[in-house]
Amino acid sequence: MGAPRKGWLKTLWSAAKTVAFLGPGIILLALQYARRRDQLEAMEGRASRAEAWQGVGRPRGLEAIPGGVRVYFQEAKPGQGASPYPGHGQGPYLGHGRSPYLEAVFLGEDLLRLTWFPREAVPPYALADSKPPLWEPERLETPEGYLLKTPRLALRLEEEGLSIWDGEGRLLRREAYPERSGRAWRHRVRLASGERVLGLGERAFPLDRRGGVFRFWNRDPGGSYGLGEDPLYLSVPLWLSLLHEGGYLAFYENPADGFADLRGEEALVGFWGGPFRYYLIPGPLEKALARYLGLTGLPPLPPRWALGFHYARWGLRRREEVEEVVEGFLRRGLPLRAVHLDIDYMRGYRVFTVDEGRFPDLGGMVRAFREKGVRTVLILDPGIKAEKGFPPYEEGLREGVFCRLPSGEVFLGPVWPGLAAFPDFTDPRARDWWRDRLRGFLELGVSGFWLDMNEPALFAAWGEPTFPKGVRHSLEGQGGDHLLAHNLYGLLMARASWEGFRTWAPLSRPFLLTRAGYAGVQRFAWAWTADVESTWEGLRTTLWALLGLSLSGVYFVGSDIGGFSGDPSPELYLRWFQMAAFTPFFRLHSARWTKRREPWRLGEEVLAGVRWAMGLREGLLPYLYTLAYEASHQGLPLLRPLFLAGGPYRDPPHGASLGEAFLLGKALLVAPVLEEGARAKEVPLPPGRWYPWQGDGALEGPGWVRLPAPLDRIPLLVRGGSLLPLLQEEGLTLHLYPGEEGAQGLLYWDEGDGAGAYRLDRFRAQRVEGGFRLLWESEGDYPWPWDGIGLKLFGGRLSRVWVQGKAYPAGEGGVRLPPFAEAFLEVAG
Ligand code: NBV
Repeated sequence: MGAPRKGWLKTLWSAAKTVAFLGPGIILLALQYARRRDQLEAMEGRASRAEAWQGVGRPRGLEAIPGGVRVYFQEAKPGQGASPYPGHGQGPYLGHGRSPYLEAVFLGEDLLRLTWFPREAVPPYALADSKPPLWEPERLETPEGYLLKTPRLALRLEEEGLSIWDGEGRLLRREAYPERSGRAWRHRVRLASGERVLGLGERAFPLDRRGGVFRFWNRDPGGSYGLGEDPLYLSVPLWLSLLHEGGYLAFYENPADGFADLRGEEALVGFWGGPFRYYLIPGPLEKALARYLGLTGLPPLPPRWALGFHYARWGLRRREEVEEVVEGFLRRGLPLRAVHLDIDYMRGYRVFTVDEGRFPDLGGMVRAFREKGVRTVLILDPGIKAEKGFPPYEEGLREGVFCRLPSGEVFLGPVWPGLAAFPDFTDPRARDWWRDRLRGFLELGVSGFWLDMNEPALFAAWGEPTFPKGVRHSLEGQGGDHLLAHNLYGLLMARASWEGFRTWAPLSRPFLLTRAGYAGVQRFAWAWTADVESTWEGLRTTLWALLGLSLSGVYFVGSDIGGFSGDPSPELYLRWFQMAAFTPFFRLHSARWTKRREPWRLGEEVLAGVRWAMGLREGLLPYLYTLAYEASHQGLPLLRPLFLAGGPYRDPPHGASLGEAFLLGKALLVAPVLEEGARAKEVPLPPGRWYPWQGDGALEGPGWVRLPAPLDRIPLLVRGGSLLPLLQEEGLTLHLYPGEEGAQGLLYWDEGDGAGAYRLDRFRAQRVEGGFRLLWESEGDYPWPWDGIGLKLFGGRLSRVWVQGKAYPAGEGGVRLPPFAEAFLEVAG
């Protein structure tokens, strides 16, 4: 890795903590398990991957197929080993020793799918629509090679490899023909000078992944991680390439264990099994991401409460402790919207149980919280305690839903409750079984589930803290091993839980939070970056991880405020809080061994800063909810690095890190303070006009600006040209930040849950002589829920507003107006 790893001292410390918190019984199991796993893997001969890599050679023949071409290599003959479903390639594994061939098929003018054969197929879990329609490309013979072309994308088959071009004829990517070794495939992709590679899922690494080696293998780093730890919980083999001009997205639809080595001028990407299939989409990157979401699924519109503040704490052992915290927030006027119960509510960590002694009448508590506007979310771990007489275990055994070893024996591994069996979520029967287990909690009124330990994670004294690679999975009945199914485990646990919501609480929108996942997980769950250390470096790493997830199609993301595993200083805590207020998932959480950190426990200064952040977050709710709507309908990210600001803004000025500031939607630029002691921050500005949140006047980008960052707030800017819908005490208020042309704004609103009526309000301000003309158009049947509308102008003084011939004088705080279709804003001076 390009970044430093944490030292052995830290490792020792975390091992000591683990012993202290797990107890000697589990430690013994962890030791036994690590031995057993090693033995099992040795028996299967998994230790050696020594087979030589063999290239596919040069193309020897072509055959036109619907939407594209089949290309034969070496001795392969046309017709040999062909997929039974041409063009869709759902064929079974064709075995080793067959001659390789490639199928290149266009699934749209901007979507090219490449599949290498022979292949080990896996059901298309990542995809929302597994049969996208084909697109017929133009086919041309050129001196450089055979060319397949649409108006937006072209593929050229050359002697040594492939090249991909965009609609403007710019080279996007050049890759060598791949190599194979047993079940594995890999290939080399040339990297242009100055090319940035982004994405790859959740990584504790700067946004530009060049210089690093990354593994696609969901992994629990074990209670604490910092910069450079790889891999983490949620990997997505999605690569975004940002070139001097243009860029592209590549998505490897392969859930198997894999890697991307980006240390040199040439990247090496490979997988140790599974299908070698990938999709290419031309830039611009925001469009490419939206296209990728068209393929792997849009995130559903969340319930509105989920965009508020959440509280969690591992180690709240009794109902009264939880109630006390909830009261603590509400009494202080701190808007708490959800409380999460960690594993403490369970009886001996048995999933689907409640310890009635410590949490009597959970349903009563959930209802009482709900009446106060606080939702309850419960943690669920996938491991089912292997205990005679424990109903979920007995039922699971009877129904045959658990993962098995190749011998046929149910696989058991140590987790919180001791030895546990694990549902095989790749088996539809196991998903149904899990779905039905959620019924009781949903009927109690629980509003969401927090899915932990689903990498899947186990306690292993050394080596990989997960299942042996030979564990068997159903993969919808086709069969396969853990090497293929591992990365799917979290995705499919989320899917099964989603089905639970649809079945047992069909009138409410599901809320699921997952630690692990894979491409497509955004269809079911939000994700959080889990057990990061409580350090300044941890805060910066968190921002990178969040932006990386967002650039990998997982848009609803957040972190444990203050870091999970340690005690943040009051300053770090506050800075983390301030950043988190602008991330989609806004939750305070901490490990059981850390000091309690409810905002009122860290002094008055911290409390005041937290109030600012929480207040602003509540005010931004209409804006955030509209962003959630745009994500769920158009596939637009909420968190965006500055290069997605639009316009020719590729690099931050003076080589600043891409992860120094970010956009929340199009309109807000957030510059979190990531350094101890800093009371000002150099903020990179993309082109255009930017209005500092506090203070008058506007700034012009591109460039740098130094903005004050006193302890109680962080720099925040609004893009000129925005009409921000904000909630204030009096109701909804539009904040108008004029750009060259005027400004635009959108507001989505509905009941906040369920699938009832909605409304979409579009606001457009045009500059006219003496002020602005403001147009308001609405769509949908949901009635306007506020009393009129407020209006506030920035960068100028509003004197009055005319609506239907009547003048409304504006004061310092703006003006309130009746609903209108057209208004005239008179600006003084
Ligand atoms: O359930 C306990 C914790 C949880 O608080 C945390 O958020 C997860 O990331 N969980 C991990 C299991 C144990 C961690 C050492």
